[in-house]
Amino acid sequence: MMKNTVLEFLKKTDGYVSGEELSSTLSVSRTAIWKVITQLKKEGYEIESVTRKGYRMVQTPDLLMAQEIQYGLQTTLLGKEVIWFQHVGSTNEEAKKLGTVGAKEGTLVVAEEQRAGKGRLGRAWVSPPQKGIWMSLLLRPRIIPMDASKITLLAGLAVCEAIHQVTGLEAQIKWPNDIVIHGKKVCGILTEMSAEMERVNYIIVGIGINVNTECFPEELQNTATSLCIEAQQKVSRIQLLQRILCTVESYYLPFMATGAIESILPIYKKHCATIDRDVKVSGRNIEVLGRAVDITKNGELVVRKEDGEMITVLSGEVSVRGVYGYI
Ligand code: BT5
Repeated sequence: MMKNTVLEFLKKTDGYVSGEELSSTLSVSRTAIWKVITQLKKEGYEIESVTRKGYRMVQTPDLLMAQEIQYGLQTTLLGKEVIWFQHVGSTNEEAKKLGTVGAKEGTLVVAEEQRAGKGRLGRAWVSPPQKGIWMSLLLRPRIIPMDASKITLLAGLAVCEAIHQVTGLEAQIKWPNDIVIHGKKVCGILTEMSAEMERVNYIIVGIGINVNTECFPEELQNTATSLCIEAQQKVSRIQLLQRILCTVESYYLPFMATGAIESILPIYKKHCATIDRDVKVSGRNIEVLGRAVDITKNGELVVRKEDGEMITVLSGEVSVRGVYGYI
């Protein structure tokens, strides 16, 4: 607590904050203040100390630590609890453990690096240190399990908007779980659930965004991009993460009690790269070609097959012609 107050003082003050002022405001000794400053320096803060003047914040570290995320954060539910890792296997796996032991709704797990980041169906998610936002949100909505996949849509729309607000870039959603810019993937979402027949215990929304990645492993070079590549400048991960928490919350709060997404569908469709495009739906043993024409209130994609028949797809692999994977 004391650490956060000292940080706040240092951040909001342009010049120096005297040790005396800090110690009297916090009613602790100057040695205690000095210890906090030493701790902050260890965490990567660059703080200048000058005799008789005091302390001055020179630079905050480019890390997604709790106190940075929560500084000025304007949410009521998401990110009130933050678990940060320098490196971890997968933030979704950590969030699941927390979900099982009763952690609070809105808890955010975030890591600088994932060493076993996961995509869907056992695929891997490349998550190099400090280059992206690798995060998972623990949610406990009072909805039926069937409505859970709608959360991927809601989160996708929120991330898309947050990217636009922070970078000015026009991102699009490739239904159901990718965000693309200029036809390349910049973000993937992995929603996982623990549920009983009629009740959701918890849902984990895992979001991976390539923020400042400059180059990708060879196998991703033609299909992946980052915000920094697209905007041609470094993007603040903290600012983007805070924005994402706000935009996800703004869609999640109305959703959490009812499980309905009708109200966001018109805007979702506007941002959706899949609608009105030729698509290829790949199921277990089938492959269907057609045109994506709509999204239902259940979040399903409506596809008009080449023979005119309409089908709905709830989840699975849908490639969009012109976007990676289906040229
Ligand atoms: C996804 O799966 O797109 C979901 C990715 C979710 C990642 C987040 S990070 C935080 C949280 N913790 C986790 O462990 N996971 C979540 P899918 O649609 O299956 O796409 C996976 C495919 O995307 C891979 O097979 C690669 O082809 C490609 N890929 C892997 N890493 C990528 C990256 N960094 N950027 C773009 N494409 C990538």
